[in-house]
Amino acid sequence: MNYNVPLSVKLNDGHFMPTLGLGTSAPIKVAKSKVEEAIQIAVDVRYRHIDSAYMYLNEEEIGRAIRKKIANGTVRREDIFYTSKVWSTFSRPELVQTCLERSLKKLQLSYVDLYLIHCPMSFKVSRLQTAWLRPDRALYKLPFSPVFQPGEEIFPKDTHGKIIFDTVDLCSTWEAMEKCKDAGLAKSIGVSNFNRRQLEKILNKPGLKYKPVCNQVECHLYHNQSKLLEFCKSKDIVLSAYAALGSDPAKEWRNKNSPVILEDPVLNVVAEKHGQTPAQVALRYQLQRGVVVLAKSFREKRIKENFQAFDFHLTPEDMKTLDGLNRNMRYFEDAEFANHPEYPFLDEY
Ligand code: NAP
Ligand code: WDT
Repeated sequence: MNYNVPLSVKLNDGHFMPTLGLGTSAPIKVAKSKVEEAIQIAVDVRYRHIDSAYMYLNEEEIGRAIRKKIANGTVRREDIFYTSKVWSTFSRPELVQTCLERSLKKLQLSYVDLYLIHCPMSFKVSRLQTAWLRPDRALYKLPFSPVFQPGEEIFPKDTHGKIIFDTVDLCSTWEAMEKCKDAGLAKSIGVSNFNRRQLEKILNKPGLKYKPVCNQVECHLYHNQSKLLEFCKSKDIVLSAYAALGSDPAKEWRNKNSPVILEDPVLNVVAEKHGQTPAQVALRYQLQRGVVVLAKSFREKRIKENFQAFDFHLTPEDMKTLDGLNRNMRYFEDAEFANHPEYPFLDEY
């Protein structure tokens, strides 16, 4: 049996995506300079895939780190696979490219390798903010910001503190994504946090020009997404896994009282048997089942450790044992979102 996992996979649009990516979202209290350090270390360790988003508010630091590694000759731009995501306050088709252009400006890069719809749920910016986003409005040209930068509220709230939902047809957002690809600002386009119905809505869109190349979803030993994975494989869509290590309880959006994957006794037995760490086994599990996996760490030791998921293999019996840990438990789901018409997590998958 061949246990080798490739360092990258071919996407349905012909581009290649490295199978292990560095996650970059950290709790707000973490200094932004940490991500700049982490990326330089990761590139030295041979990571070539970096996952971020407009919403993570770290793209200036990431761009600096990437440009430093290019300037010192470690890599060329074309060796790096950089992912960004359009945030949910920019889901309206006329705002999608604005969000991408803002990311590129912060990054000081001319394109992203992958641009994702971050989330199928859209949120509404205030009327004033929307007006400011339009270049034909005088306000947009003001060199200073009287109150806040347009569209900078990640979760716009009403006077009762409730997130203001918007309803934007996902197909119209997708058409704007296709334009970003045609404009050369994104090499590939995809989605995140979509369920099967939402994916099918895009796939069945009349006049579809490009299929999503991937769906980035929560995926780990306690929620292994076997059905969504099978569906994605049948459509030649890559499933990429976030929170593959169980995420970070310090994160604002992560459930606080959920069990910790890396402490799972069964996982620890498998890890000990192979002389590997639980994190390496959790990552290797995804690689061997054909999932592209993200792992966030800002510590040199762990960044290196996680990349060594390429250096051993799990047996079919190990894989079966690990499959048995599934319990359909999400770290990322929020009661406040559950009333959104595009809330993705009510369907079975
Ligand atoms: P994760 O990668 O599952 O876990 C990160 C946590 O694990 C951090 O606390 C990290 O701490 C720790 N860790 C990393 N390597 C370790 C190791 N070898 N041993 C022990 N602990 C280790 O969680 P995540 O950051 O939530 O998800 C990964 C990435 O997916 C994100 O960074 C982001 O890029 C993306 N994401 C996307 C979405 C979406 O909606 N599309 C949602 C969530 C996440 P240290 O940093 O201190 O090492
Ligand atoms: C479920 C709940 C899915 C955190 C919230 C998506 C939160 C996106 C991260 C992220 C959400 C969200 N992250 O990287 O830590 O869109 O609010 O990418 S979210």
